[in-house]
Amino acid sequence: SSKLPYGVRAKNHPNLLVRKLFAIAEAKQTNVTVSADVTTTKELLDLADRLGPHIAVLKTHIDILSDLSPATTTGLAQLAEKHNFLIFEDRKFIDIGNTVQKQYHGGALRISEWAHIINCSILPGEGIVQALTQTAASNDFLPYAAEGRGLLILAEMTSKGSLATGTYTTRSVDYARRYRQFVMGFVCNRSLSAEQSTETSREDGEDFVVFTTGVNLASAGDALGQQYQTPQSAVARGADFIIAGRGIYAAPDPVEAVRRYQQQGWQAYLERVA
Ligand code: UP6
Repeated sequence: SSKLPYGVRAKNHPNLLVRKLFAIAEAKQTNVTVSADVTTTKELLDLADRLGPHIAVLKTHIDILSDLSPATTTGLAQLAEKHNFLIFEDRKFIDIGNTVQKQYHGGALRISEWAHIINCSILPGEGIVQALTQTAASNDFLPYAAEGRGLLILAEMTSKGSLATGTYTTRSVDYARRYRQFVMGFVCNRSLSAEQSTETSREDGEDFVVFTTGVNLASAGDALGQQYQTPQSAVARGADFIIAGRGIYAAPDPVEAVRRYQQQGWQAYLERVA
């Protein structure tokens, strides 16, 4: 796990979006990503507005909204400006390169227009990372690239019996190293920077961002295989950003809850960099 403060990483990072992300974390003193898994636009925008001051990133599953319209994503974009947070669409792209390019840029969801961060599985192989990187480097992507866009590789999962282990995880690191123009880091449960395969070895100066899901202060898991850990343990294992969904939005008072995750996540970060 990185022992460097966010502010230092913000200064040195080659990726514009990562610089913004670390600068937000430092300015707002938060490493919380809220997973806003609600199903109406009103609930989503309400949460974004109330939790906005306490989060670095808001994670969406845009396809679970029952009333998705352009007002949903323009509303989100306005709140991201107002409260200075980034938007992460947790679409988990997982298909051949030609298909994911169309799913990401254009299409029904127009994800590239409003989501700063996206993620993909590497189950299809290297081509998915190559394809998304190519799209992000294309001419008609320039306005979004200028704002900052980045890809996280889903290198591990939190669900019981996850098959995203071993070679799958090692290859995730290989592909991240090969496509550093667009890959900003991983969704995973620990720091992966020591991970090495025979194909690719660690590159000097690399600084991948670690997002860890499955963070909850009140529960050990759910009835469908989700497994939780605390902010403290996630950050100690290498999380730069902790992702919490139900622990925050389903709490009796989501604002009180997000403040607790913010406080504990930040405390754990301070201990790590001390
Ligand atoms: N998520 C996981 N585990 C993973 C990858 N992604 O839980 O390995 C996502 C889920 C959900 C959020 O899709 O949006 O993180 C977790 O929500 P929760 O905190 O309510 O369990």
